[in-house]
Amino acid sequence: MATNNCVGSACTGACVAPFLDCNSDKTTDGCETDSSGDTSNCGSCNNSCSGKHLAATTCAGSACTGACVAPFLDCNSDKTTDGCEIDSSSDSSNCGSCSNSCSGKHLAATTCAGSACTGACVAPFLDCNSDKTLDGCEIDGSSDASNCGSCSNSCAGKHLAATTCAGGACTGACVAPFLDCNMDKTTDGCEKNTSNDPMNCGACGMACMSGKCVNSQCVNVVFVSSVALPIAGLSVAVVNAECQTLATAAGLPRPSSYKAWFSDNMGNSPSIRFVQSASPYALLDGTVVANNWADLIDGTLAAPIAIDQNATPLVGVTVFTGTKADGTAGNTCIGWTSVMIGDTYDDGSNSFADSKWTQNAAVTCDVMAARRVYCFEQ
Ligand SMILES: [Ca+2]
Ligand SMILES: [Ca+2]
Ligand SMILES: [Ca+2]
Ligand SMILES: [Ca+2]
Repeated sequence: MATNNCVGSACTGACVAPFLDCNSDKTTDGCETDSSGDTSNCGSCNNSCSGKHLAATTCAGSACTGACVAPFLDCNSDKTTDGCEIDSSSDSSNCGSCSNSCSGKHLAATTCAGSACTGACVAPFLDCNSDKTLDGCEIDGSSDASNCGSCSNSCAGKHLAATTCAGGACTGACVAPFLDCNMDKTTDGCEKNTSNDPMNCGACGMACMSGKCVNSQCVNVVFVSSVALPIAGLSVAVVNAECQTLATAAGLPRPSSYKAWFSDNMGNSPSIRFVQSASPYALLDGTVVANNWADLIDGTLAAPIAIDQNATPLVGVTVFTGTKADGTAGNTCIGWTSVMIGDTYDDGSNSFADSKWTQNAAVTCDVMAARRVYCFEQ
């Protein structure tokens, strides 16, 4: 005590801080309590520090203090009354830290578990930013075209006219020539290019026997042989077989259907031997030569036949034909039997798209040399 006083038969006087007279007895023990560090009289008499979820019940500097035991937190800044009163592992208003409130947006229940906001979204809503604290399940997966049915499942760029999500699935019209052939616009949109897909040519499931689809139509493949034929024993059968051998070696579909644009003097001309197709005739690079049979034999091709069976460009070569532009027989060295001066055969040049493609020159039969051949899928 500052001074020892006796007033009215009682010991009195002011205590020296931080000491306090908590038993109201200044006679026996004066100011007996050190309120700076007494957890039962911390800062004032009978001010007892709560030890709730504290590593140790502590009074220091006349205030209740001390470290909380995780995951508990002192969120009301009051360690006297209730210590570390918040279980931050499961308190959805103080989840992981004080005042960290879990959003309950589109969640079955606002849930804090393991100090993190969690819980199941209510369908069709999705938590696409992995943040259930800020905005819960913020995405409506039934109609969000960027998160359609699932997060990051974007309907954009899959050959649809509009990025439309309805009922959790990408929907909408395909942009031609693309079609949705697997009835799944969510995973892959309109996944088939029907302009050039030989399995879906012009329509889903429309398979081209030729294995070639051009401008949404199955086409008959045409090529010029990569090699020159020997001249001995020429006949329609021999030249056809050569086309088929080349088509087989090149791995073309249906190689046995190939026939040579070749005639003899026995009536075996393309005009008789060929299937007169309503479909286009095209090169292996997709170049259309003729839109159909009638277009093929009208005297002019849409493009020269300047691609071989391996899809390799080949230009400026001379081709055995013995055939006129209308597909009928021309000069054939008497069915490829004559080697006489004065007899002739017709050859073409694959430099040309006019009638010279098949009938460029009449060549005398004594100078027959190895030549290429045009091959047509039937
Ligand atoms: Ca006392
Ligand atoms: Ca507290
Ligand atoms: Ca979220
Ligand atoms: Ca699809």
